Amino acid sequence: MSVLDFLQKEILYFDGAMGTRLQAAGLKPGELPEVWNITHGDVVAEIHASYVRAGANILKSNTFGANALKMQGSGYSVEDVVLAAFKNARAAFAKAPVSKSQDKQFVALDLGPTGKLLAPYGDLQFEEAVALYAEQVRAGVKAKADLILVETMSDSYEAKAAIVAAKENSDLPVFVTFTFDKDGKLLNGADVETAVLMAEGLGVDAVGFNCGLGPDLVAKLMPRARRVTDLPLIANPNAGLPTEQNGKTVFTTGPEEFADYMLDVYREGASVLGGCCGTDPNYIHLVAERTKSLKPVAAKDNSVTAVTGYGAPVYFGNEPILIGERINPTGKPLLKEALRNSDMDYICRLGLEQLDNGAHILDVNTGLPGLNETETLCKAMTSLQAITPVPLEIDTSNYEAMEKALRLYNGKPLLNSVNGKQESMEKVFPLAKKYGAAVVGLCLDESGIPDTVEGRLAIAEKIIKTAEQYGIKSKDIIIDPLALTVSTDSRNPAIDLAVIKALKAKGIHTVMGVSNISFGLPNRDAVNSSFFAMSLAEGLSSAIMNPQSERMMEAYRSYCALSGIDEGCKEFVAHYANAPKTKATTTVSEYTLFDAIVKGLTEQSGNATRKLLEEKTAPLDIINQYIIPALNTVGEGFGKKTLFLPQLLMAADAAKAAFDEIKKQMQGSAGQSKASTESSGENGSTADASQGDTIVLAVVKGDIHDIGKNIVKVLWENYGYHVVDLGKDVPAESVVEAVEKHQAKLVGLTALMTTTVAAMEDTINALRRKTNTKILVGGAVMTQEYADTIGADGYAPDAVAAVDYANKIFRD
Ligand code: B1M
Repeated sequence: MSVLDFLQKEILYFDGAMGTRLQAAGLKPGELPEVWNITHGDVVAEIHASYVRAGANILKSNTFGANALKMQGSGYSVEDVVLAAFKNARAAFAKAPVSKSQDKQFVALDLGPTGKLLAPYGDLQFEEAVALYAEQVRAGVKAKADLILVETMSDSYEAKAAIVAAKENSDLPVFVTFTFDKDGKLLNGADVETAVLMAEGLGVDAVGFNCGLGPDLVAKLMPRARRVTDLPLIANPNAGLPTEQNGKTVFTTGPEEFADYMLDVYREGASVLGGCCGTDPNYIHLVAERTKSLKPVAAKDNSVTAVTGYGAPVYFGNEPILIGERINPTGKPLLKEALRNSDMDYICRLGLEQLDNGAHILDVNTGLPGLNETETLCKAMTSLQAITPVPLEIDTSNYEAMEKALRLYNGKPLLNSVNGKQESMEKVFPLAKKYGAAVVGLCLDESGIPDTVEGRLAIAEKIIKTAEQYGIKSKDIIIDPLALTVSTDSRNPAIDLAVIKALKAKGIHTVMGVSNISFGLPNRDAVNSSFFAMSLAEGLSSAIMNPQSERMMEAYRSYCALSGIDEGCKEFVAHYANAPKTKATTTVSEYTLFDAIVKGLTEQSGNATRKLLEEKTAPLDIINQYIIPALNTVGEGFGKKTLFLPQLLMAADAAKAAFDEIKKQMQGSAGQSKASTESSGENGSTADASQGDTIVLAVVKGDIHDIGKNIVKVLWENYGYHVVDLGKDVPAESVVEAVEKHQAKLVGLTALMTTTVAAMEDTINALRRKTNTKILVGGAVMTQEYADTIGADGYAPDAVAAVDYANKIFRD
């Protein structure tokens, strides 16, 4: 029998931790736990068996990190490790005296994170991640896995890669569990609902939580998952949050307390229970004991319609959704040119402006004769997803572009569109099903656009019914009644309004490109905004419109106030009391350097910096007045969790672009610098000691924040010093080695995190043992007091102070 036969009918039990138990059994730091499947198979099998005896009926294979990247250099192939892992797990079932029914013995192929960040934030391409997981899945199929568990996912995009690989390379059931922080966010900023919606869309069989949090926090987050899915829910929490006591990691929740909380987790809807780090068979045994007579809590009927980017979902049905229409080249010569030049910065600005003006979703259409639409659409989409977490509407009738964009999209996409033609439905629905998209259904078919309400409703019904045959729920079809211009037939608006009303009564969501209604008329904005208000009153769920049209936004905000959606007219008042009018529509703004960095616009950042330099703003003023304040703003947002790692990374890239411009200018300025010819590159050691005033510079071990270090480097170089830049995340030994090699009189060390100041101290101690060099420290977490405590010779709060210090050492 399959694991699916038991899901939702009875409670199933995962095992608990493997890693922490292998450590207890002697696994050394740095040793690969997966290799123990081969070298210590009996130990692994015995750990599995202890969980079977405790009541687990799904074992996680010991293959969490068994991907080609991590296995490299281990001497074993992915397949070797996976096959051995399954042998151990099966042996455990065979050797443990199982009192429970024998037909509930499953081994899940366990897939953990690759260990790399995916592009655009990291350097692992989505398809490379899919390929890594695919190799593991094929090995799992060979090992006769019963199901696949994608677990400990803190990046929803990586989870997508793993799920796609699982689906494409097996027909096994797929479970996925994410690791959220206490606020219910993943590292990439996705919230619980977003991750769950995406996973559900991709067709997983069960979804839930593992690692990170203890069972009490998982119980709190569980209702958020239940709100958006009726899939079976999984909970494999840690034994509380890990803390460090006397250099050892200790978990705060004991087995009794864990089992008590797991009852809450069960009540909130989880029907697959188990544990993660810090748990052992006692935990699983108590959980199984306390819940064995219970049946899964039935999921409520759940018909939430939502789409997501990588951040939070946008829900249909609560309030009208605005879909920005401006990324569409029809009639827009500047956008056409931008697409032809692959100017993604322009497209990002078009997107950001619409969001600033109130759009909830961005339509992305890049179809242009003579251009490779697959390439441009994917590029535009990934560029937009690098700077904004909001959902995008993939707008294309090119099926190849559609498939590739759906595949690369991070989140649950909105797809524009399918229509009632057989060919369209046959092509679009399999793609929408595979990638979990909500689809816009256009009321037209082989006979064209019906000119009656009944005709359009019949097509809507055909689309919804056919979608169901492909396994797509009606909640994921959003019908577009199609606005035809009133100037050719006065009945057109009334048809749309009646279709919207009828669909609303059936609980079906609608979308409409409102401005088509006014083709051929003067003062189109007036007609569009009136029609928009009329449509909203009939229940239109969403509109594809121009959020930079003041009239359209007035209609929207007035409607929200008048319909009670905007309770007490709070937002209306907040927006219009003393508000300047919305900007006019046709041009795309230029951003200031500060805004370009905060919004993560690399090209804009470079442009704005060049402009400031042309205006003779001093490079240091640019750094101090624009770059650092912008990074501080982003850092603050990150600290408060209003911004997430992707935005932090994009801001850092934008700051780098600004800084590169400054560097060019500084290095170009005649006579000032000998740096360009003498400096070694990052981690470089090409300089020779005869060059005199040599300084070794590094960001300490464990820290990758190098923007400040790079500023210090350029200034030092500008003052004629020869800088041996060792880069970031530099071990103490490498710093010592470089100082000895270059006989450097001064070393500069940077640290930006509270967690890496210890590495700063270690580096200083290592230098003191072997050299007589002077040591200057800096970075946001440093203070004079702390610098004194850890034995540095000097502290510089900024790059100018670093120059003063060097001058003192070398030139006084
Ligand atoms: Co991160 N990060 N970051 N980050 N990041 C901080 C530092 C943080 C304070 C943000 C926050 O939470 N509010 C926080 C640290 C919290 C703590 O202390 N515990 C943080 C975190 C948590 C993280 C990650 C762990 C996030 C994660 O992955 N979950 C991760 C850490 C990775 C790691 O290091 N192992 C991470 C990653 C990143 C990015 C890669 C996305 C990116 C760095 C890109 C890069 O550097 N190439 C980044 C960024 C950009 C920041 C913020 C926003 C900005 C840092 C910066 O460049 N400031 C930062 C928040 C903040 O500081 N407001 C933050 C501008 C820079 C010019 O200042 O380096 O201080 P600074 O340099 C100044 C002076 O200090 C001095 O001169 C410079 C110019 O005046 N100076 C010296 C510097 N070095 C000197 C050396 C000297 C003399 C003077 O002599 C040798």
